[in-house]
Amino acid sequence: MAILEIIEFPDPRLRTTAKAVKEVNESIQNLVKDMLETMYEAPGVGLAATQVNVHKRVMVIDVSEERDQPQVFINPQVEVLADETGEYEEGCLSVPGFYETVIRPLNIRVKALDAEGKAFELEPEGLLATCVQHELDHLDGKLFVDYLSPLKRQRIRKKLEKQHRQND
Ligand code: GNR
Ligand code: NI
Repeated sequence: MAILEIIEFPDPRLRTTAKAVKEVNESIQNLVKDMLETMYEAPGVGLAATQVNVHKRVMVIDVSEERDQPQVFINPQVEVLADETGEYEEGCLSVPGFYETVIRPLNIRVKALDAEGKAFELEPEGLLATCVQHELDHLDGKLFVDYLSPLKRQRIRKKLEKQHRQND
């Protein structure tokens, strides 16, 4: 097991489109374990492989209070079931320290493979529905800051760039 480094906005590697997983083999299962360990350590409610600079369609989520209900989504596909949308105050481990309101569909269905390569589907609600869409965006090279005004996004970028310079 290993804690992986989480890359941060505006790192261009976060803009990579992840490739579908062809086979859920031991190397994917090891990636899943490392991603779960990294998510719990961060701590975060979700993590996409893109954030640890692995460009495969793998994401992990745990929205439980006790942090004991990991959910693994490999090759996830999301279908929007209704027009209704909702606001959620989102944060991101790749955009540390910033929280902003994002509007997304409330009613979705997600189909994916689990850590054993078995297909499942889910109609998530609340934070889980938000998180599934937030993680899937990462796999498509998208970040929650892309939903904000250019001015807000630029302010966040400048602040993080300054922090990154200070850390060097
Ligand atoms: O830890 C996280 N919290 C969160 C809160 C609201 C909406 C989405 C999220 S996901 C985020 C972890 C993360 O960056 N996943 O990619
Ligand atoms: Ni994120």
